[in-house]
Amino acid sequence: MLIKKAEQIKPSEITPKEIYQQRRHFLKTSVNTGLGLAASGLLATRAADVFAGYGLKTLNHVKNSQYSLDDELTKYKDVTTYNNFYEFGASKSSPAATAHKLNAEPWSIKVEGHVENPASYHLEDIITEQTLEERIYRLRCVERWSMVVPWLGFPLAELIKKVKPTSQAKFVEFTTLYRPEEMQGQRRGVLAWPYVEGLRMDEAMHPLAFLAVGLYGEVLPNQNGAPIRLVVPWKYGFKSIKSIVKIRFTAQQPVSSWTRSAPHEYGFYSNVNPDVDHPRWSQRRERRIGEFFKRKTLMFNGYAEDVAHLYKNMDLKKYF
Ligand SMILES: Nc1nc2c(c(=O)[nH]1)N[C@H]1C(S)=C(S)[C@@H](COP(=O)(O)O)O[C@H]1N2
Ligand SMILES: [Mo]
Repeated sequence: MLIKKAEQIKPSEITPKEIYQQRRHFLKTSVNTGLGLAASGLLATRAADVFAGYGLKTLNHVKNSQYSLDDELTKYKDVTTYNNFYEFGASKSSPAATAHKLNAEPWSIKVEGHVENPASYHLEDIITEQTLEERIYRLRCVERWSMVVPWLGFPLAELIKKVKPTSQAKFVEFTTLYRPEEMQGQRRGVLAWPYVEGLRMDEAMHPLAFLAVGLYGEVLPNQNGAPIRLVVPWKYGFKSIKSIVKIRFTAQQPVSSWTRSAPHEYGFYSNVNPDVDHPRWSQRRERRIGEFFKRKTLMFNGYAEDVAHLYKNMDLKKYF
């Protein structure tokens, strides 16, 4: 029915976002009827091939997460051309221009530290159809802009449960690929490479924390962190580390690359918090990419109901 409706409209009248939203609606219907994402034609052929390489043959089980928001989506073009990925340069446009040099296949993630099942895991060992979800999340940069992205991925907690951290594991440290031949930004010392980020164990286990392998129904573009990146929707964007090659379970709080480079500006927690200014600017407002007027920034990026309990009794001005 939906598809017939679409046929009555001239293709030139439809923006990519509208097409996607129709497909999204179709996906909802098709998941309910067991038709599946690949069968619905939502995935581009290349995406179907790549996901098949991960062992996901039909993507029958992709569901729309209960955590998805109803916010209007940021345009695909903006999501994939206005990026922060310092490994590909410090400007917003350079990742889209240079990230094609990254070879993201094959890929594996080394899991080490305080964990019962340390190993190098291939993506196909990590991603399972059963837990794949589409989640529409806000991404809020410390630089006061935000986006709304339809991610495809699975809860970080799924992976953590599989590798079984021991009781000594209090934190999780993530590391990005270091490959200066393909990541030209790494030839300069803007940050201490490789890029490192971390979460407290209870943050990492929270159902909102998500490992993304796709967006807009497609394989994750390189500039967005292919083939696998973290999304922590209640924290500033830099916590959402891209192109992850290592996950280490630690007893001590990890030192992230941004904290290492400017400890007064970027703390370990980096929760979105309109009441705590960045030393050089206020964090009260943000510009949603594609919008003209600024919005008020919401506590924990609007996810306070879900995550505020993680920080009760903590002075968030001190633990910023
Ligand atoms: N490895 C790595 N991950 C990274 C970054 C980076 O420079 N390197 N930038 C971060 C920042 S500051 C932001 S705002 C988000 C941007 O994600 P996006 O380009 O997919 O919107 O990625 C984060 N993850
Ligand atoms: Mo950011």
